[in-house]
Amino acid sequence: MTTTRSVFRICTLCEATCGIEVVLEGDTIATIRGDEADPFSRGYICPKAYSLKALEEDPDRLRRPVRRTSRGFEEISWEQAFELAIEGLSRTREEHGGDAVGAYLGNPSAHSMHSAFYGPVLLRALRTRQIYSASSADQLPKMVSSGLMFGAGLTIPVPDLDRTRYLMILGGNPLVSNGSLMTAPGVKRRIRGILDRGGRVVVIDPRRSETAKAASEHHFIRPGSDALFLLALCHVIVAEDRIDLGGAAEHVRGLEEVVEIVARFAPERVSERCGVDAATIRRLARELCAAEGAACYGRIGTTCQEFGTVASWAVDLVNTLSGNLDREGGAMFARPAASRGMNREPGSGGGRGVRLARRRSRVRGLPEMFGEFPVSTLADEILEPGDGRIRAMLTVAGNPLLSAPNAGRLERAFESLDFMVAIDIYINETTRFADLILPPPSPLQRDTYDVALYQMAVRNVAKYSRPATERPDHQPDEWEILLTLAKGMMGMADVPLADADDFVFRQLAESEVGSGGRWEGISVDEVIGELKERQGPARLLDLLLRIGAYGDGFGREPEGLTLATLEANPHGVDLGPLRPQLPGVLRTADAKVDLAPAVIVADLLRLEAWLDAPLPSHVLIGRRQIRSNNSWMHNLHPLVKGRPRCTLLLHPEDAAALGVASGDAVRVSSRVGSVDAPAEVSDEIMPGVVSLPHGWGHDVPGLQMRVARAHAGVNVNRLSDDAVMDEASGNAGFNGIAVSLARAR
Ligand SMILES: Nc1nc2c(c(=O)[nH]1)N[C@H]1C(S)=C(S)[C@@H](COP(=O)(O)OP(=O)(O)OC[C@H]3O[C@@H](n4cnc5c(=O)[nH]c(N)nc54)[C@H](O)[C@@H]3O)O[C@H]1N2
Ligand SMILES: Nc1nc2c(c(=O)[nH]1)N[C@H]1C(S)=C(S)[C@@H](COP(=O)(O)OP(=O)(O)OC[C@H]3O[C@@H](n4cnc5c(=O)[nH]c(N)nc54)[C@H](O)[C@@H]3O)O[C@H]1N2
Ligand code: SF4
Ligand SMILES: [Mo]
Repeated sequence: MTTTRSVFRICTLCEATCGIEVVLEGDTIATIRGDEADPFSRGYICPKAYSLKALEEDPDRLRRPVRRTSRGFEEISWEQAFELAIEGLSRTREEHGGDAVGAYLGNPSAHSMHSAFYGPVLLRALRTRQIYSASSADQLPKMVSSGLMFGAGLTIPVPDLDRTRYLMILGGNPLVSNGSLMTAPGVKRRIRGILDRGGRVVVIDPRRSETAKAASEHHFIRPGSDALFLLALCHVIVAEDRIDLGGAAEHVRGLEEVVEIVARFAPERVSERCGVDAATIRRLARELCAAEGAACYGRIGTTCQEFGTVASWAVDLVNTLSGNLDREGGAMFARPAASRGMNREPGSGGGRGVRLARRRSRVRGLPEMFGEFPVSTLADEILEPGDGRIRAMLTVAGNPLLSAPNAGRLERAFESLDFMVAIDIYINETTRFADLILPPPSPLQRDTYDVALYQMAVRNVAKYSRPATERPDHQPDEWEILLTLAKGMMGMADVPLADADDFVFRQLAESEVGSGGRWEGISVDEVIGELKERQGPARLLDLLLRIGAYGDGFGREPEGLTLATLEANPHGVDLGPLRPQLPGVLRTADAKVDLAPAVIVADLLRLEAWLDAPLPSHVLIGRRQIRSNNSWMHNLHPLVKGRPRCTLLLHPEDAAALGVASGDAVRVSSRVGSVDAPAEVSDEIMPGVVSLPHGWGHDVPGLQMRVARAHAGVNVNRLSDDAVMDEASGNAGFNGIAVSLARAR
């Protein structure tokens, strides 16, 4: 008789960190359901969590390393895979220099504690400046604006969702995405809660999205014009003398400059470009100021566009001027239990700020941000001859050939590489070009703690997840893969893994311990001794927890958090609602919020020039769907069954002008490419705007994902233009791409 047991953990597929209960019969997963006892998600899950079972069982998911040969991919041993990977990358480095090896980190690496701790070790070991990630196709503008304003890239204010009485959402669709840069499981219920307490939810979006339909009101906005709209809100707040910074007042600098800047953006000046009338802008500004706690929140539609950094800054300007920054019910900072570089005395604040643009990319001269170059220029760096040209690539949990702009050109670039290694679980659009693919264990086979996303949680929580299913004997853990490659690239292949791990631990301990502050007396040797029973990511996590905001300080606060506490509380530990954090959370040099960072102010000229620029007849934007997760979950039948979802959404007026009806094929063309997609005619989208979801286009040669291939769709990033970007950050401008439409045969 097989016994049934449950493992409680989080789902790592998106940012919501929902608690799940994995019910096991013997070694097989019987079912997956929401964990009712999780204090944060309280039983909520979306359809993707259940498909973790299908992912676990997917016959196309790689379980052993594979090597590309003339006969196709063949399984090899782990020893051989490591040896060949290190040899190939080292050879490129010897022949062409360190920068000839490029690296790209994809989205799932942000959801993995293993990758959060050991990914940077591997990147350092590569000794390359050619580092790229999905960040520059996502939230980079928000990191830049937050870095400049608050002193650290992930010090991002989040709506105090459970207490706010007024939520303004721009360019986000949390009812479908389940929230982003806002960790909030069961976000639908939380948004419903705002309405139930008599509050208002306002959605500003070129599409009447699922979230817009559940809101108090929705306004269409022209793609790319959010910064203008937000600065006009600020204009009204200033012009009508409604500025009241509340508790933030003594912690800001640059207010006078802001007052001068926003004077230029009267609602009447921007209203036509935004497509929102001036009276509405004025009313919304007044409502934001009058509410007992209001929060303005922007997401993909405000970052992945030409004015992403300015818009991201303007979101927090609205929050600040309306008195809602760091206010209960406003936009607040989380206080995570485990966090790097934030373990100072609470209350003191201050730090070194961020240093951006320390170097420029080789071909286009684009500035480095947080140690990376923009993925929009990856193809240039591979294709353009010269010193420092990328000849080999390492991808970790990334599928840039579906997710990065101008995918057609990037495909030619990947085809031309001398050597490529992928750490990935599928042979997909990108990894089919790899010489070697090294698969990590499945998500359910790994332990985890969300080191990144609790930094943006709408409530302070801590939860450690044990593996739910067991790794096969031959399968190394994810951190072991990353660290084995790292030590190989450092010429230390013969050093035992445990010794290399001790070295990594000592380095982290040296950077986090003894930097003054609350735990003055703790020494590196003490923590090494205390944690000698642990290894890998769990040891690093335990250190951060114990010296963190709620930590036990290695016995100095006996009631404080340790990893052992979390192990004893598998549903998670609730650490309470958000609390005001100024100035302790600030890492700017003077411990002030910089309301007018020079880099951002300078970019306003470009924004003002656009106010009068000619407009294309049609522009393209993206959209997400509840049963997709970027590009990689379309091989799971429960998620793709039903009618095709990769459709071109267009307004009835645009459809009539073209003479097409729903289901007819439309050819969409941009400067860089064209695709044919079936029309879906609906007045939920603005006239002149069309929308295609990203992550589709699975009909390429060599792909070994049978289900996905049968539901191929088209790759929208064959249209997105690598020349269109947010210039301040280098982030891709996926939304607002100029396109032309024609009937396809
Ligand atoms: N047009 C357009 N393009 C976009 C966007 C858009 O809105 N519009 N959105 C952008 C955004 S926000 C993002 S985040 C990017 C995403 O861009 P990417 O991160 O490049 O793409 P993903 O689709 O997330 O691909 C994840 C890859 O990791 C693999 N994988 C899955 N799980 C694991 C794991 O546990 N370990 C490892 N090692 N590999 C794993 C998958 O097989 C896949 O190859 O796309 C961006 N691209
Ligand atoms: N189901 C599902 N969930 C996901 C993902 C997924 O692929 N599927 N991906 C995950 C990832 S990686 C991320 S980053 C998050 C993203 O999370 P969200 O940003 O909430 O997701 P999107 O659905 O892309 O929402 C973007 C919205 O911006 C609107 N928009 C487009 N252009 C503009 C503009 O110029 N201005 C304004 N105001 N709005 C605009 C679009 O119409 C859309 O409604 O979702 C995460 N969650
Ligand atoms: S919303 Fe869905 S995909 Fe995201 S963490 Fe929750 S269950 Fe997983
Ligand atoms: Mo993303």
